[in-house]
Amino acid sequence: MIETTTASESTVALTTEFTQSELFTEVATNTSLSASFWINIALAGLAILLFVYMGRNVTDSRAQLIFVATLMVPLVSISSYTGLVSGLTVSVISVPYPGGGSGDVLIMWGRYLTWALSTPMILIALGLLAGTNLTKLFTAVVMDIGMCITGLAAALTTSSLLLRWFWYLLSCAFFVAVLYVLLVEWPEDARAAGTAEIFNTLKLLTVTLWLGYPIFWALGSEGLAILTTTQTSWAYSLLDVGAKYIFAFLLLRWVVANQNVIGNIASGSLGAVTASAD
Ligand code: RET
Repeated sequence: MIETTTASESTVALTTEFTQSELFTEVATNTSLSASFWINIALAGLAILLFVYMGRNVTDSRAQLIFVATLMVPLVSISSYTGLVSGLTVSVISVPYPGGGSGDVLIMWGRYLTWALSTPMILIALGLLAGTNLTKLFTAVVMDIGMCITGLAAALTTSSLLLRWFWYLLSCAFFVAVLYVLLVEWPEDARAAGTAEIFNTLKLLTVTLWLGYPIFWALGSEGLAILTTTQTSWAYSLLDVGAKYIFAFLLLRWVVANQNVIGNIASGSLGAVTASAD
C-alpha cells in the first residue's frame, strides 16, 4: 500500500517514484478500484459493437458524421480505462494539505487527458444534431479542451494548494462557456433544425451528469479528500456510464430512426461543410 509522507520528504518532486509495474499491482490489488475500471472496459466494448451494428445502414452524411463522433466516445473510453488498469496513466503524487504537510495520493490523470478527446466528440455530435454553425461548435470544443487540460493541471500541481484550486477555478470558467453554448445557443438552433425534442433530452442528461464531475473532483481524493480514491473513481465511472454510453445510445437510436430530419439540417456554415462531403 502507498504510505502517507510529510511535506519535507516530497515537495521537491512532482511524483513519488513508482514503477509502472508497482502502480499496476497497486491498482490490481484494490479490487473495488480495478472493478471501477473494468466495468467501463466491458461496457465500452459492448457499446462499440452495438454502435457499429446500429450504424450499418446510415447513409446521410451528417448522420454518418454524428455516428463517427459518437463511436469515438467508447473507443476513447476503452483506451482510457486500459491506461488506468495497466498503471500507465496513474501516478502517486504528493498533494499539499490545507493545514500544511502533504500526503501521497493515487492520481488518475489519464482520465483528464482522455476527456480532452472524448468530450469534444460528445459536443461535436450534439452540435451537429442542433444544426450549429462553425463558430459555436469551435467555441464549445476549444473551451471544453481548455476545461480538461486545466483540470489535468489542477490534479497534477504539487507546489501549492492555492494553485491547485486556482487551476480548478480556471477549469470551471471554461466549463461555464461550454454550459452557455449547451443551454443558451444550441437549444435555439435545435428548434430551428427540428431536433429540439431529442436535443433537449440529451442536453438535460449531459448538463446534469457533467456537473457531477467538478463536484466529485472537489469532494474526491484530489480535492477536499472527503471521498477516498476508490470512491472518487467509482463516482467518475458511474457518471461515465450515463454521460457516454447511455447518452450515445439515446442519440444514435434517434439518428437511425430520423435520418430524414438530420438530412434536412443545413443551417450555418456547417451545413455547407457537411453538404460538400456528399
Ligand atoms: C474537472 C475538474 C476541474 C473543474 C471541472 C472539471 C470538469 C470535468 C467534466 C468532465 C466531463 C467528462 C466526461 C467524460 C466523458 O468521456 C476537470 C473534473 C469543471 C465536465 C463527460
